[in-house]
Amino acid sequence: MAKAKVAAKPTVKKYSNYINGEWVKPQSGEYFDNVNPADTSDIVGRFPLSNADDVNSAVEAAKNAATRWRRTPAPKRAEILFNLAEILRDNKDEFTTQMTREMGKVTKEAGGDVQEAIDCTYYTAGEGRRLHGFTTPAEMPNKFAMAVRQPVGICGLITPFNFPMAIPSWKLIPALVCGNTVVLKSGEDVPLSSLNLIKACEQAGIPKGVVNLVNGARDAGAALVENHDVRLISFTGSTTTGRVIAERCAHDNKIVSLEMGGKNAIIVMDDADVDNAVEGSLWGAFGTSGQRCTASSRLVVHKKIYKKFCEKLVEKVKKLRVGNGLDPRTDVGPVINQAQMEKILGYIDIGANQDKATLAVGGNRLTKGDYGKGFFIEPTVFTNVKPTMRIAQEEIFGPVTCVIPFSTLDEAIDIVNGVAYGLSSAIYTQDVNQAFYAMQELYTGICYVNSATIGAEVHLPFGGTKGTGNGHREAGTQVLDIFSEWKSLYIDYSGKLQKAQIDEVEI
Ligand code: UN1
Repeated sequence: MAKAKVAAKPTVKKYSNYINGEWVKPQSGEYFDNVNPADTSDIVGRFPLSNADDVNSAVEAAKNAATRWRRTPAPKRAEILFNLAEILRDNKDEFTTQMTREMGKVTKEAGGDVQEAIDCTYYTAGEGRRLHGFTTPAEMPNKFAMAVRQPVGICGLITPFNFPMAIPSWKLIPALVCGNTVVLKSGEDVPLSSLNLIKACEQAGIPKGVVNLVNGARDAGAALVENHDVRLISFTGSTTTGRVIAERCAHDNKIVSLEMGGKNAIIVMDDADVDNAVEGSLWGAFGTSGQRCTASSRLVVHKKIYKKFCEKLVEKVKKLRVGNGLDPRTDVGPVINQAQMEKILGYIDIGANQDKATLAVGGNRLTKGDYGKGFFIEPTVFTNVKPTMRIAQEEIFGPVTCVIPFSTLDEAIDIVNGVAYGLSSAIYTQDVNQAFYAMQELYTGICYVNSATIGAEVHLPFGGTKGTGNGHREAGTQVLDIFSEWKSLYIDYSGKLQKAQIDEVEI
């Protein structure tokens, strides 16, 4: 009798943490599955579910490496980072495919993500030959005064799922060029992209202990925040988690940089090029399946063109092809996991049944055929949305946008500013006066004219006001203010005690 054929299960690769220059098994002994959100039967890899012991060993390694790295001249540190940029560039295609497999976004966007990491590395490594301080006159004769940047020490980096290589690079590269050592806790849905970045650091010649990677979930992140040797936490993620982190960091007086939620809006004026505005809105809202903190989740449209705009938008949204991001025909990939999918569907339900907005297109999970294997949601547009509705106030982080009508520019600006967040905003208009007025009045960290709320470039400061952040900016040269501290230096070459110094003490 012929034996029934049993398909051999592909073996799933087990990955390690990277601590003190070694790839090591977790002390916890536990692992989690990295699941492809487009096909949950596809396990991308098995990654350490690290505990506090794992995190503490990584911090110890970073501590031991700190003095040597701090004393390495910044241009030398930068040279190694330029090697890193080249390794990332050489492996871009492979990193891109792996990112789409673990995260879901279409390969074009995943390629953009890797490219952002490359750009960030080249740009920020250049700071190794600048890291400018300043000189300034001293109050006394024969005295010199200047201020220099010094590293802060050990930096804990906690990163999200939506930009699996770009966001870790925004934190890692400036931390290193400034002379800090680092422990990275990668987003638990996307550990492979962080691992690729760290492996590239190893290949580039970054000395052991300078960069450490612990994979894991909430417990690992918490252990990093609680560790007293960690001097700085840089976090990108939800506003709720960010607040908890900031509170815990306060006990240790840790420096904390937070990059959190958004509820970004595009204003479309009645003089705008409507087709251009529709196209921008489409990608701003549905690119990365709406899972960007810069996503255009509110479209604030002038009443005179509201109907036309909505019709054109809905028509375009109907044509978007949802599917596996590895398929080049796909426009919109899956959302990241079951919990996020349920949260997004919950908001769609709120929009339709509680807020009672008009569900113009979309609104459902896709389950037919291959869709059933993943977390696919139809691109969704709500119209006739009032600015106070929950779907117009709360961050949904999925392929859902709402169209809000307005009559005057001041009213539109109030709508845009009338949320708890302040990351990104945009205005479509042909009128230079309106554009400049909006740029002045929109209280966000980033503002675009005639393009959507997404697409920030790495050499400009990135971050937001209000609930989006805590005043810091990543990217640009401004990020150096997170990862370095100022030291003021006074050099008296008069050879005597100058009286004013004593007067100052006496006062
Ligand atoms: C984010 O969503 O957390 O500006 C970052 C953009 C991207 C970065 C987004 N360059 O949309």
